[in-house]
Amino acid sequence: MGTVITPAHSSPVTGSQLLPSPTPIRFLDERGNPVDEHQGYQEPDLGLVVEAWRRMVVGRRLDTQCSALTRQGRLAVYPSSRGQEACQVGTVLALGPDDWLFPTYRDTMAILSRGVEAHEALGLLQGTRHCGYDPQKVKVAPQCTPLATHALHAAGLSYACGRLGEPTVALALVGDGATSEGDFHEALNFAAVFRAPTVFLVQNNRYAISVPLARQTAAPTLAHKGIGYGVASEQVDGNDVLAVLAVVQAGVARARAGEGPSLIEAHTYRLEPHTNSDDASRYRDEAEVEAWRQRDPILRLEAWLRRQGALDDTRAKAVAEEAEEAAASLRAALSEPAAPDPLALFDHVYAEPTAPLLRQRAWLEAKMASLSEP
Ligand SMILES: Cc1ncc(C[n+]2csc(CCOP(=O)(O)OP(=O)(O)O)c2C)c(N)n1
Ligand SMILES: [Mg+2]
Repeated sequence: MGTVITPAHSSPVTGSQLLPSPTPIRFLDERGNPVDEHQGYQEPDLGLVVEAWRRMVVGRRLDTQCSALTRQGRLAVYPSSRGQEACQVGTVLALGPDDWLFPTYRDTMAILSRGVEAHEALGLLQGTRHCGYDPQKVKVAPQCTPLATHALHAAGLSYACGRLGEPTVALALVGDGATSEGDFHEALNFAAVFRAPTVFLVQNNRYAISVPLARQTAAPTLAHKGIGYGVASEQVDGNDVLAVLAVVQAGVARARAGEGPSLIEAHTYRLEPHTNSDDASRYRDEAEVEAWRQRDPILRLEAWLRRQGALDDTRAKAVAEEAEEAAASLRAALSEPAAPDPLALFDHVYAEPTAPLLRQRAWLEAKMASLSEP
């Protein structure tokens, strides 16, 4: 058997062209020193990197605020993405305004970075809305909790846009655990066969709740899962925002040029427990967490930006103040008790509500009216 794969409507692609780089792409080491490990990827524009840093600093402050709001009962649950800021922000900055983001429960920072208002983004985690923002308006699909189901939605949407002649790319964020789900594999296969302009970005944060990576896969890397489907794959240091930007930009450009989907594995780490209701000390050592704190995506970026002359104390102080203001407005937005309309339960279940659903809605409406009678 040779390594030449000839998918329909394509020029021959060799298996080795689809394989990820042997080591993760990175521009910066853990101390923010430049390294020559980027395999020909273009260093992103400095202005874009500074903007990424600003969003990462504000994003981290909001993440800390969200965790605090769970302890005050203002949020029902919060899956922190502390430590994953380079993945969340770098991904969003690589997308165009008409591209679509398909996030999971973990990706609130990515949604906020896309410009969704905090009180709208948090409706799901407050437990008051199915989705607190208008997905069509912001081109962000509802945060998805069933693992990997949204990978298929991303492939389907981008394929449909292609058929309509729109140059839209869809990017699905998935976790390392989600790569074991059938839906993930079906999405890769569909996107490859139909050349759907999709980018699948796996945030490999080493755990699926308590299940470590070693119990999740026997593959050399998660990026290797692309080759069997004919999907171009890459691995990247997910704590180096320069690398995330460069590699995701390349994947998006590829998809937009009609060259097919990509699978990108971003190596990162979840510094906090799975959610506020998890006790991570039951399955991982503090020494491991400490080792990853040393690889913090924000600290290494700041070290590099200061050496570039692109960041000084005055600018750092201004962004720290901006982050405090953003946290204060988030607290204010969530300080009012939410009063969701019980009838909203029936909205958005089907595009056209079914007869049983309408009957149930009418029953609830009558019940509510009878309860409110004096
Ligand atoms: C189809 C499905 N099965 C099981 C679950 C329960 N569950 C919620 S989060 C999670 C772990 C997912 O881990 P990973 O994909 O690595 O994402 P992370 O939480 O680390 O971001 C599981 C198993 C689910 N949400 N959906
Ligand atoms: Mg994970």
